[in-house]
Amino acid sequence: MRTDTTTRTTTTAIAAVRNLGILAHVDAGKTTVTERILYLTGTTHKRGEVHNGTTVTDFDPQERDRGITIFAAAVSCAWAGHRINLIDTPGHVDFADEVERSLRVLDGAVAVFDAVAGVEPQSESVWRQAERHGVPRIAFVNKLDRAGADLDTALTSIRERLHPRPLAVQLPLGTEESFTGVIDLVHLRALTWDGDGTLTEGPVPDHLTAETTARRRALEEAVAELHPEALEEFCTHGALDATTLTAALRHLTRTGEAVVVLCGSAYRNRGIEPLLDAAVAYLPSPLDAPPARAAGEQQRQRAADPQQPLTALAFKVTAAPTGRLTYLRLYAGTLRKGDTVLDAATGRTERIARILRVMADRHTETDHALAGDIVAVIGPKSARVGATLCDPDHPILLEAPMSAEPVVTVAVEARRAADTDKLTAALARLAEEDPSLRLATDPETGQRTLSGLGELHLEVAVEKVRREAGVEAVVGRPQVALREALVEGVSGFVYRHAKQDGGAGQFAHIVLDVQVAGDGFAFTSAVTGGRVPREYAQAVEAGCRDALAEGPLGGHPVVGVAVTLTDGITHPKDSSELAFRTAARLGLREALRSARLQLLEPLAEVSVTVPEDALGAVLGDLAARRGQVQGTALGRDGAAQVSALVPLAELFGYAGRLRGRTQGRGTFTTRPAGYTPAPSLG
Ligand SMILES: Nc1nc2c(ncn2[C@@H]2O[C@H](COP(=O)(O)OP(=O)(O)OP(=O)(O)O)[C@@H](O)[C@H]2O)c(=O)[nH]1
Ligand SMILES: [Mg+2]
Repeated sequence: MRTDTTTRTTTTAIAAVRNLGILAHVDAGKTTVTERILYLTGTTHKRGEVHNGTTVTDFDPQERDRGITIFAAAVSCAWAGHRINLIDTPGHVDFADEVERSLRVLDGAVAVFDAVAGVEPQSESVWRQAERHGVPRIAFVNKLDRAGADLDTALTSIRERLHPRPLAVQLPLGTEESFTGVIDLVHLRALTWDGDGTLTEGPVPDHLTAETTARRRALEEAVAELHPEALEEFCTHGALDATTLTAALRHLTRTGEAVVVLCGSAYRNRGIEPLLDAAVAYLPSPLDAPPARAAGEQQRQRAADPQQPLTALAFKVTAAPTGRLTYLRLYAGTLRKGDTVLDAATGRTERIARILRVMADRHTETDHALAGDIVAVIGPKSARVGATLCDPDHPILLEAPMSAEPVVTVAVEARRAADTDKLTAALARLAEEDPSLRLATDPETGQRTLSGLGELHLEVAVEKVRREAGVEAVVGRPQVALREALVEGVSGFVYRHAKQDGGAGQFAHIVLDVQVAGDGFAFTSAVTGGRVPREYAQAVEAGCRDALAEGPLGGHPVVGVAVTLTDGITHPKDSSELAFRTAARLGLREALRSARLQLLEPLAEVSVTVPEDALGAVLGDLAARRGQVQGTALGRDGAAQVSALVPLAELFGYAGRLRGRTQGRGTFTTRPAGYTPAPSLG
């Protein structure tokens, strides 16, 4: 009886959690939306601004100086009896890995759009990223106060670029400067905000009743078309009531069949309360989310049940003044203060000394946390980003979040030789927090190198080390990560590895077909009659991977290769897995030397927004950078927009150049656009 009540209470508690991300293109207003949410939920008592460097989630000194979000920040707040764990993510493409890790632990997201610009390239990227993770979204069209803002145009751009079914549940009251509120099409009421951002609810004004009725009707029809139960009610009663509409919209949001669209102006404090209501009403709770699955074993699942063994994923690690903070998403079980947990990948155990709920700039301690929640813990010393922490008696390993491959590398050395070790240690610690940063040593020059996702990413890392560890670094010219692609293969390539120097020898004889395929690596063994045992074939595959790490053109990774092992010979005494692996490594390396390969360089899709009078200069500059202009358009606010494909190597220093050419009025964003043949270097 008691257990029943406890179970019911915990289930209700989990159903009232929303793990929510705020996603968008750079500058759409994510941090401002987050700031207003924290204010309205009573988490903070003043509204911070990005341009003053006073927001809660952009707390890093570099975020404040640069006016952009760099690190995803997780904060908890309460709204209408629900706990909202909110992650404000960065919009700049160099920090896309932060978004990827956040998406991994979120159950729902609010995609923010600029009402003037509509769907911008990075919004599209993060939208697809969320889609890949199966994270349901609602949309918030922000900045309705700006000149040129228009909800209908934004809806069209969502329909054309993201989703065929955006369903607006609001109608703006007034436009641009005179945007004062919205009409709630679900509850048929007007919500207006005064200059302080105080909300007043009232009836729909007379002059808008006709339009409201028409838009409500259109919403009902669109919902009925997608939702069978709504359709039934619509056919029976000729209309849908607010309860049915809400339930159907919740369902359509969770299945991804439609996207609920709201609007407002975060900066002017308008539209945030209904956004919170919508997040609670339409986005899923951890109970609705799919169960956590073990890596590589889809059947092993753990549901959001506090009675199940503890299963948690560390999605963020930061070195705070209070010590090392590890952010966890709990998928199953109950985490208690003092618990010992297992880091499933390393086999180490860690003690959870304290459990914290991060409430903006302060923490509140709690003695336990339930499945479905997001909390920060103090105690774990070695668990890295992506680690699974679980019940030591019931180990499980979850899939670690994916990390993008670095595309830009710089050589770094300490300004003072005496600081060398300190610099290496500080950079290594950063790489632990951010797996998309890689620290290595150049085998030829012996120099330390740092690789990451872009120029800004590396600049931020070096600056962070300077500020936090007090080490000045000298940074070399950025280099892009090249690849070598196979364009013409070889068949029947024979390689024999035989070594006989007393004792046990090494013998392996292999025949390889090396063909062009896709953009990765594929291996098959077509050897029949057991001429090469399975373990040896696997060793050949491993040896091929070794060989592909360094291509013949310049030691870059080789891509687009399919290797088939067509035949082989073994020796009863001297053959071993090692011998076959070595044969494959040396053999494929030699085969590649006789094949034809092509050097590839990373390409970026660049969107530049400039005043019209600077367009000519910008186009000329893009051409000089080997850019291919894809299109130009005149924006609604008199600015010209150029989209172009430009080799990443040509974009170093572009920010400064663009500022110079446009007297600081031009902006640009980039996103990865794959690889393209590099000009031959002779
Ligand atoms: N006019 C207007 N400006 C806004 C609004 N919301 C945000 N801004 C401004 O837009 C700029 C960018 O806002 P942020 O909140 O930093 O945007 P963001 O999406 O967090 O940006 P990143 O984190 O760098 O990707 C700031 O100068 C804000 O003051 C709005 O509703 N109206
Ligand atoms: Mg931000």
